[in-house]
Amino acid sequence: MIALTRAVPSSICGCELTHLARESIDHSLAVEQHGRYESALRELGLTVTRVPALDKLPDCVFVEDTALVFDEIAVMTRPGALSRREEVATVRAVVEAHRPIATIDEPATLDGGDVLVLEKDVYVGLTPRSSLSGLQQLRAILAPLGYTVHGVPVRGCLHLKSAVTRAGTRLLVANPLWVDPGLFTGWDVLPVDSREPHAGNVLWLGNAAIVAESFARTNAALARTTDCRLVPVPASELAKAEGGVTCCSLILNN
Ligand code: CIR
Repeated sequence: MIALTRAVPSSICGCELTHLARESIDHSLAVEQHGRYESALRELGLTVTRVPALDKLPDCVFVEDTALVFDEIAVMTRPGALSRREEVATVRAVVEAHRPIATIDEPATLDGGDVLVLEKDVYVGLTPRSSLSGLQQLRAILAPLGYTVHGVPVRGCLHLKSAVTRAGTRLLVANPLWVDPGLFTGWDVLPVDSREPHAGNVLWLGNAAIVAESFARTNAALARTTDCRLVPVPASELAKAEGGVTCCSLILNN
């Protein structure tokens, strides 16, 4: 597997914020924590390909939002935030070496953070970042490949995957205040500890999952429930930019 990452720009303090108040971000600590995340990916056997940052793009470290990578195809998104649209071109140049490319086109918008792929079911969060026409374009691209695309209402958080992610072979972890766990038919759902509302963002990689180390209560419950190994990483600085552990990579099976 390849993990595509992007370096932390020195402009990160100018990131988009929707649900959080702006706090100062320690750039060197963010870079160190991002390096620990990349090391965790390497220790799990992935090849990390890091794209350089561009300082005019404060959110470019959150590479997940720019593309959806399936085994058959990659879909380049059209991010909902105007300030993030230019991120896509650089990522495309890397992804197109690995997959045929499809695109989400204007006026539709779609952020990768709103797309949760569970086998052949693709759940799309309907948020201010991702429009109904974005969902419809994605459905038209994926239906011929055998995927079913579902729309999911999300409230109180930035993206669908701020609220729910995969955390095991048949397991999801979710904040039930932000998304209805009953929508994910056939999946077991572990609720986050209510004191850790952001703990529903986990990067599942098959036999292991990367989790943010600060969510000790939810991670302990997850360790008792999941069939994979948990790998905690420090993620406090990019959390202030409203990013979690899925946001900082694109995973490509090869
Ligand atoms: C934004 O608001 O776009 C960034 N500050 C955070 C994006 C986090 N990405 C993600 O959840 N996939």
